[in-house]
Amino acid sequence: MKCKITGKKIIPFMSFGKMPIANGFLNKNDFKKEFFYELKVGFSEKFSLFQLDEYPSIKKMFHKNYPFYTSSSNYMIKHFKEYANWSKKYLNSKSKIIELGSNDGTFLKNFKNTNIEAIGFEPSKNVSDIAKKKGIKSINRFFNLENISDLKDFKTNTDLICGANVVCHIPDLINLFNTVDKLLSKDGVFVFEEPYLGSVYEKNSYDQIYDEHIYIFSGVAISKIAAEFDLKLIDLIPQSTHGGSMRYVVCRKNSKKSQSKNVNKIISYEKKINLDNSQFCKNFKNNCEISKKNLKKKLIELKNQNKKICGYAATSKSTTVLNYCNIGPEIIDFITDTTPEKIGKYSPGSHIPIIDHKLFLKEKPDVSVLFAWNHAKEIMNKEKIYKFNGGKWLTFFPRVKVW
Ligand code: DWN
Repeated sequence: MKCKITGKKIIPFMSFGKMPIANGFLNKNDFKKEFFYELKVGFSEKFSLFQLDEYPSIKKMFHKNYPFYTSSSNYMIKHFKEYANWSKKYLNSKSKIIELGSNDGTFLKNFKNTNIEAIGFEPSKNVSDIAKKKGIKSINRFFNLENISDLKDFKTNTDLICGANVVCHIPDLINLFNTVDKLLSKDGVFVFEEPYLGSVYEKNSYDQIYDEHIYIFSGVAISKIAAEFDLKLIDLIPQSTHGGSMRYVVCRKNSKKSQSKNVNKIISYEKKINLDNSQFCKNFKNNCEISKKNLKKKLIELKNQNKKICGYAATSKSTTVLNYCNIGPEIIDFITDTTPEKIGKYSPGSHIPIIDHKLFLKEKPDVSVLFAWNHAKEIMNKEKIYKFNGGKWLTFFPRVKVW
């Protein structure tokens, strides 16, 4: 594989095997023509960058029926409100904002009744249309050099370019950072939060690795990448979202903004656990293999006791777990989910039926595998009756547990 920034060869250190599109929920009659690729990962020593080897074409992943809505979690709605409030310290009443991957407008709606001019770039039409209905300026395009020619007022005039769970989805980081350079004001900031390599390694949450997540970033990786584009990393702020994320704050190299103490503190920690070099990869691979063995063993044990097992939430992440661990409908009877586009379809590759979450309690599963483990707090709050009725949860990070 070639490093996506240097173009130099990297030897992948691990394969998760044959993988379908993580959000490629499908009908029965499409099983035979389902697309697969090999999910392999490698590490660039130069940029300390954890990256996928090959990945499907971007248009296969983000299209007019992309089945993910940021607002499907109340916790995320709250999180984006707080993120918007926090970002105001970089804004004045005349500022302009661009959000990348603005989805259904959950973040930008927080700027609606202000004088701030805010636009979102969202390549998936269905979610972009929902944002438009909320009165948000959502441009249904990818954010890149080719797509900003009509944004004259925003050129070198945007005080905040931001995103959440988006930069790791963009394969061409060179084009991305050059686009940011064209739009960012002299003292503006580029802020993004993404699943954090430190959390993935510590929790062994390998399910963050799938086609859409082309990179899993760390502080050290972003500081090296920023420097390559005459930018500097000025803050690192850990986030609890998506099982452990990091908010990165980047500005122009010659900006007067100073660097927070967090940057050195977090990067020193990353160096201590070898996230700046490929030494951690061997451990990570071993941990994934142990996790796979333990999860499969536990599920087979439960199935042999005639337990009815369901999956809770047909997340993108579950596609990696189910396919890497070879778990199909012979073990998990069905997965419940709240997303209309997923209900009535089958999980990618593993072909487990997805049913409406409204049927969750009626179906009385004995054990529910919590695929949306990152939303555990919110889910435990709303599913108290399930537990009260004797239902059990199965979680698998950092280790397999039935409770
Ligand atoms: O980066 C990404 C993140 C932000 O969101 C994307 N690449 C795609 C997506 O990943 P995911 O699918 O793993 O996200 P979530 O938020 O962990 O899961 C969303 C799915 O879970 C939806 O299908 C809705 C479902 N869900 C549910 O059925 N009941 C979610 C919650 C909170 C629930 O209570």
